[in-house]
Amino acid sequence: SSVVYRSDYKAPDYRIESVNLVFDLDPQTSTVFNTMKVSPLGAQPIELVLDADGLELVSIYENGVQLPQKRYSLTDKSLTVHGIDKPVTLTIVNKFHPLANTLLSGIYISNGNFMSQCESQGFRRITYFPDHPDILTHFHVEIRADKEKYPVLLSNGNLVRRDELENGRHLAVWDDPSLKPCYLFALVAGNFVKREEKIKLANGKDCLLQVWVEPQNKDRTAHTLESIKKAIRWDEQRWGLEYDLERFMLVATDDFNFGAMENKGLNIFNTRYVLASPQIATDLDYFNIESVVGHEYFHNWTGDRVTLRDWFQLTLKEGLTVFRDQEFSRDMLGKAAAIKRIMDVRFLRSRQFPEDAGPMAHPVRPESYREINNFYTTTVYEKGAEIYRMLQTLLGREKFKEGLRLYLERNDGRAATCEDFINAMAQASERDLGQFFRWYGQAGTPRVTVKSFWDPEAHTYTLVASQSTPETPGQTDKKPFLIPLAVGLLDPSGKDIPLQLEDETEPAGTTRVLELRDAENEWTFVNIDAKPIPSLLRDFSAPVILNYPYCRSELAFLARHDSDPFNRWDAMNRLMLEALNDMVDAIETGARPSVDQDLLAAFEQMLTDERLAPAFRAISLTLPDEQLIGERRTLIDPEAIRSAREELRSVIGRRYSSVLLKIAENYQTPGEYSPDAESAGKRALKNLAFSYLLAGGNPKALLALRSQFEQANNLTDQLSALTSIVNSASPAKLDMLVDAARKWNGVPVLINKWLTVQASAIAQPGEVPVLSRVRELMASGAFNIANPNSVYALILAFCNNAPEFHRPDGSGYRFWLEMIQKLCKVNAFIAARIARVMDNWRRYTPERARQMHDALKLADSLPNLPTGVREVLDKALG
Ligand code: B3K
Ligand code: ZN
Repeated sequence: SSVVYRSDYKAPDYRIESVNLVFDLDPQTSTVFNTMKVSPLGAQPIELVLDADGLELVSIYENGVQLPQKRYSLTDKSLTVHGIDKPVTLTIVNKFHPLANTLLSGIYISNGNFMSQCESQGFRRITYFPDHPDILTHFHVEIRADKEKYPVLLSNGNLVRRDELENGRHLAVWDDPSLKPCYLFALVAGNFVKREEKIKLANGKDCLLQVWVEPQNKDRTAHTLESIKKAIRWDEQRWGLEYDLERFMLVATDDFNFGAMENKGLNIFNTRYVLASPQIATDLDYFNIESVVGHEYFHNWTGDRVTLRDWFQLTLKEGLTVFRDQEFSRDMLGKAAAIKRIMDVRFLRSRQFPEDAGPMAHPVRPESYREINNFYTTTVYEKGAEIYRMLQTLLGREKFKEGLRLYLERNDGRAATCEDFINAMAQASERDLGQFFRWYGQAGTPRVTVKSFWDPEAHTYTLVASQSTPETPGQTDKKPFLIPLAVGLLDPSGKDIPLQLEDETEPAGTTRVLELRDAENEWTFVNIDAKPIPSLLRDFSAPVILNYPYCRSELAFLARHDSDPFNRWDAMNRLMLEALNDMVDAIETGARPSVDQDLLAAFEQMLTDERLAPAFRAISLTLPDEQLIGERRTLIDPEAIRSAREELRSVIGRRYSSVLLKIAENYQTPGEYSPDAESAGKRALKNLAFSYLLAGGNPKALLALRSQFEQANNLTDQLSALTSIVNSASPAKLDMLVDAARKWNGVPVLINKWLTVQASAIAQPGEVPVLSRVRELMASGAFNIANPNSVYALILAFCNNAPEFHRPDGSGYRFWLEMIQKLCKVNAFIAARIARVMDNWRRYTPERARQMHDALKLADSLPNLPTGVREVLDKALG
């Protein structure tokens, strides 16, 4: 099927002045009466192409008169009305089938309720309409449904009217005063309860906040409502941006393809980013809920009021809004702010860097796609967010804010492009951002190599930085980026040196943002009396791979002294990665791996440094994940990587058992549960200590964790105890899993965690392969292939359990193929996501790569593959 190119964009030659939708809802077959006012923009008659997907046309009228056959043509994918030469009113009546909609795009049924999802191209599954983000119009919506089954009827904007109908039905009318594209349309009908609060916005207006959930979840939404309030306040204070409707509603559903959706005035959320209580949400869940609630709320400006000209501009709303939610979460953390940046970079490196180095590599603003749904990627989202962060670093917070406000003012109520954004920034800052704009267009992770020269006679220190970006599919010739390189210099006692460049008259600050613009640039600092240690790329000032020939004692020094908390963490992380890499080398050659002593010393130093926040210690002392260790290997052998990582964990657990036991004891959080950053940090450090102790086979820790599992008043401690024991050699795991299933039964978010613990398990010698357990679970009532959360919790989690998925017998790959086959029939979007786990097959050891390639080939030859799945497979096969 066909490829869509960015360069093919054509501006519409008509306007849709308004659309009036009347829904007659029925789970089997629903009917829509769709009345659109259409005005041609030029003098020529137009061909109005309305998109469609799986619709049944009933009738079509122009200005109240049935449209003759010759005036329109109908295909599977469109309804084209010919020769419209003046403003007309079109009325289209059509039907669609909610219960049969397992793709969860358009209007579908979740737990008996009607739910909608339109981004990117779901509206065409509801009614005939130009389903493009640049068609903005005024929506007026009437919903009719059975009153007893569907007491709550919601859509975007303001509630205008409610009324009774015959036969036990009722109706609600909603009018959205804002102009919006159809991908922001939403409709919800069902049995829901609400938590609500009226607040005053900074502009003095009242606003009604509502969180709607199914009745069994009514006591699990307090944190969500608090998060909405925080997000509203933060947007007012940090950017001066206000909310614009009388109400802001959020609805939760168990059946959702991704995290949440920013429909104007009516956000729809996956329950996993809504429901919170000490028993059903971990500290991280509480944190993520706040961040996703923030993200969707922030879209009201960056996405809804200013929307996209076409889907290629996706990062204009997604990258920017991720940047905004990252800043929000960071500000909400207060003293623990550094943790957020570390979490974000860890994610970027282990998820986006591999994407940028693989067959799906694409620019933050792609040039083409076959299925737009495949481009909601970590590149568009997280690397995109780095673009906005770099701009803030380069221009300074004030100019960046001015630029953002200018962009929003100029484009309010419009469908914008990435150029519109950069132009506003350039104007506000009076800078030429031409070179910077390459970040949108060139794929691949740039390598920045830094060399340093200290001249003891001249007391100068020179940094020479060079850049290069590897080839990516379709892009061989990369031009230099503008890279902000935040640097500091540490003197031999570990203090920051005031920085003065050679052409300056006095020092200015201890962190300087150098601008690397060419293939190579250099900077010389003066008055440097002793050889410093450079702290490079502070706060991860650009999404690049930094090469600097640090020796391990320098890394240990930075881990101990750097004033930049991100780099302190990063130094420790590099030390761990290097040590692990050596261990993997040893294991692959059949030797006994030995543990690096510098690393252990640095580890112990940080473990016992009581001045450091527990949360910071916990994140810094967590070993890099297997994915990240694999990234720097020439060929990936997942078994060797796991052995190395487990060996290091067990050495640490044994060598530091007394310190770890003390930490496990000292960082208890007695009393009522609170998810605040400080308590969460203590729990994280305590549970990390326990996990090392268990890896080291410590019997005392095992007993303590068993009772923690039984007695904890919060899910963080319960789940962490369960996970550590499941990953240990203790036979207690079986009883505990049974116990957990009993406790968590009936609560989908908990059952999904239960599935994930098992799918991600570290199998001990002599235990059955994890896949056998996964297959049992699939056949049990705990799993439902039609539910995306369930698929991610079990199947995706298993595919990410590298040594199990990549067992040399190929069983994981055969399982993958079966799942692709099954999922294609249920939900093509989820199938495409699972398909991507084979992307980097070329990176594995030869026998694995061969079998992965075979599996990909077999998948590619399946009949009737959905476009999105085919796109992923074809790219992987290259
Ligand atoms: N904009 C939605 C994502 C829609 C994905 C469509 N395939 C949620 C978000 O990023 O906020
Ligand atoms: Zn978003």
